[in-house]
Amino acid sequence: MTDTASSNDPPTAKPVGARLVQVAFPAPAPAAASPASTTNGVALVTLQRPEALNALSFDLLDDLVSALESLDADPPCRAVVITGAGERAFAAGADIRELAPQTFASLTAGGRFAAWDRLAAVGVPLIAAVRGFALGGGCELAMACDMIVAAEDAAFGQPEIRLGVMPGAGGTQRLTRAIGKARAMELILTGRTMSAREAEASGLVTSVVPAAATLDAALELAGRIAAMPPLAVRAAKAAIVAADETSLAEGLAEEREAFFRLFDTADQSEGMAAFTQKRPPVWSGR
Ligand code: CO8
Repeated sequence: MTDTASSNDPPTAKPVGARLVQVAFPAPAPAAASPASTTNGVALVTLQRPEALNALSFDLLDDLVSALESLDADPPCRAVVITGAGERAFAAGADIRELAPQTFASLTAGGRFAAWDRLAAVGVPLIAAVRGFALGGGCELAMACDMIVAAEDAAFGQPEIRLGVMPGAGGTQRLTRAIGKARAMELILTGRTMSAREAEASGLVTSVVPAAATLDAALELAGRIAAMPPLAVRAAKAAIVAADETSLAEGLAEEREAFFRLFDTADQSEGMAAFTQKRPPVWSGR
């Protein structure tokens, strides 16, 4: 169900007819792009269920992760923006109609949550461009990305408690790490929604922008990352992710190892030579 345009195609050549997830690579240029901004190396992935506020059915999630894995394996792709179709929601959660009949046995045997583990293994930087609702699994998807660019009208929350359950795709872990135990506890135990400004103040999001500028701002940020040396970008992403998953001592050791390894790359030689020669670097990704 995923619709992926080749990296060699012009932006306008993306086939129509995509269903649950739509992929444009390269992404369209930001509408109000500054002369210096570029979407070279940037892909745009759009969740395509606006009639259900982009609720994350299991099939949609599979499509999304398959698309991201394909982009991750495509060296010209240096950064990915994920957004929701329409203006009302990034994603209003898992598909409640699909979850309603589930049981412990069906969820355990179904294996459908493996998609979340595959998502966490994606090495290319992911930026969520969030307009409107990012609730439940939608908030968890945004938090599984590396950065969140939020619209002023964005609303984040983990309302699962109101459905008789709790977050099940990382919410208790990633929200707590992002905003701290006291705030995460209140949000998750009451199911309250927080505004973009509150999310910004509590450290959940990278930036808050006027609603109409959200996608452009995310694409512009992705473009700036895509212009950096890709091996170093991936290594830095992995090290930052490890900060949440290891002790400080282990994280510092991993960081040092990754830092040393980058000194075996052409991009390190090029970056430092360009600095001393006072010219812009040309990255080869080697
Ligand atoms: N699942 C299925 N359909 C949904 C969902 C959803 N999560 N959210 C909205 N929709 C549908 C509505 O049913 C409605 O469809 P229809 O027109 O056919 O009736 C359409 O989208 C529009 O929604 P509303 O009419 O409700 O729009 P409102 O503006 O009145 O309300 C809200 C917007 C407040 C966002 C409201 O839709 C809402 O409360 N949605 C549910 C939010 C929620 O509880 N999310 C958590 C779900 S549970 C979860 O995410 C667990 C994650 C576990 C791991 C993830 C596995 C994939």
